[in-house]
Amino acid sequence: MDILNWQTLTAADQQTALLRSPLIGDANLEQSVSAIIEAVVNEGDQALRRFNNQFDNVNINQLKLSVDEVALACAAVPTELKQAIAQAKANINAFHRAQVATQIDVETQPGVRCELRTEPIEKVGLYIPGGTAPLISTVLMLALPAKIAGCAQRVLVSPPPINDAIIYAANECGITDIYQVGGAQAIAALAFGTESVPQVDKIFGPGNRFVTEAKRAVSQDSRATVSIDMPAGPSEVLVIADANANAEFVAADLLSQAEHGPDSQVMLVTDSSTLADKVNQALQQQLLQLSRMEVAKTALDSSRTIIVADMEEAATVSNLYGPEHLIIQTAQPRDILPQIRAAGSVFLGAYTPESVGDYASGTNHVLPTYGYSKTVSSLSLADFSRRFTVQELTPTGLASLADAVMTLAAAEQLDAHKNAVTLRMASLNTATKEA
Ligand code: HSO
Ligand code: ZN
Repeated sequence: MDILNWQTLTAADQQTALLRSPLIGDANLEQSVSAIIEAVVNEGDQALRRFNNQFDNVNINQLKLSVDEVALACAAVPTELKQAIAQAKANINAFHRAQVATQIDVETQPGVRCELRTEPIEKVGLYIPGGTAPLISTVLMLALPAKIAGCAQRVLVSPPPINDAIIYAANECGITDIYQVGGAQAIAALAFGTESVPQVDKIFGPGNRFVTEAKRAVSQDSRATVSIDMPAGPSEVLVIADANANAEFVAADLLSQAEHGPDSQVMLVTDSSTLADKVNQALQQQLLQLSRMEVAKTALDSSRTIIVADMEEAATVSNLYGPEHLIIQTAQPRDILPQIRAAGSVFLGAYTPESVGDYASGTNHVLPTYGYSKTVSSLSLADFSRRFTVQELTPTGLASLADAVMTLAAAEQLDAHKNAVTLRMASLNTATKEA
């Protein structure tokens, strides 16, 4: 990893050091995804079957997994993996159950009652990628909050053949509708509905560039009214470490993110150049042992170590970057926490590797990337629900608010607004006189 010294960088070089590689807008990608979406809109299931054949090399007539197919897949999952899933599930449930929103009910002034109510989103679609790393954990991260939030219809889509453990995890999370379809075509099916795949209100989950582009496209398509969870970019981690940190631990954490993809972003920020050198050595050794060595190596090639003067500066650098994952391996990690402004999820201390949050501590691993942590939150129960307000005024409440509302309406030159109050006040005054 390239080592840069923050203090000696010019302001422009500092900016460059924190720059992510650009997400290249690809006109070809947009076009091919749009063609896939149109095919699904026009031909429904038939298009899904054709794309399954073309992209995933499988011939499936029945897109929805049958009860028997689910049972068969579940039986094939080893006990040890089932136990691991059970432990992860318990923790994710515990953390997300604690997020159930309290209803807000406030009397802003006598006779003026305002409420903020939370309702589940009714129909959600959960996308689970296929490929070389079957993301069993992502099933838990999406399906458990959806269930706790009370989403009535929870549909899962994934490219065929779907890994047995993905089917098992979905089943464990109470998902009965599993469809064997992936890629942009799966997103189109969720957004518009087909004969077998139901249309949903919101689509969640990570995916490759086709899936990401399809999510963007359908969320902006005026024919559909579908929302998506969050904007997506390559996965990333920033580790803040001091001279006390264990270089082996730091290297392992950097590599655990690097192995996700060649475009993963990995960053080390430290006040100790001795540690930086040790981490570099450890990286070289550990890299050789990884089955995804080539992927991790490519990611490391564009990664950086930044040497800072102290931990305060480390926090500043991290805040400027706004990492998806922030690991703090220092003597007193909690001391830095109050200075952290932007990060998807924070991992404190030597014994909190990112892997625990990826799988089983209880926090959600669907997190804002690409600097969006400055404005977008980590996935939580709130994302599976919507809020709406309620207000109710008594005659006294309206009387005490009437002047203010009429004055504002007059100032905005909206006569009907003013009238809606004037009429009621007049009727109230008549009623009082008659009494
Ligand atoms: N680090 C990934 C989540 C994940 N890791 C799933 C392993 N499996 C995205 O934040
Ligand atoms: Zn991971």
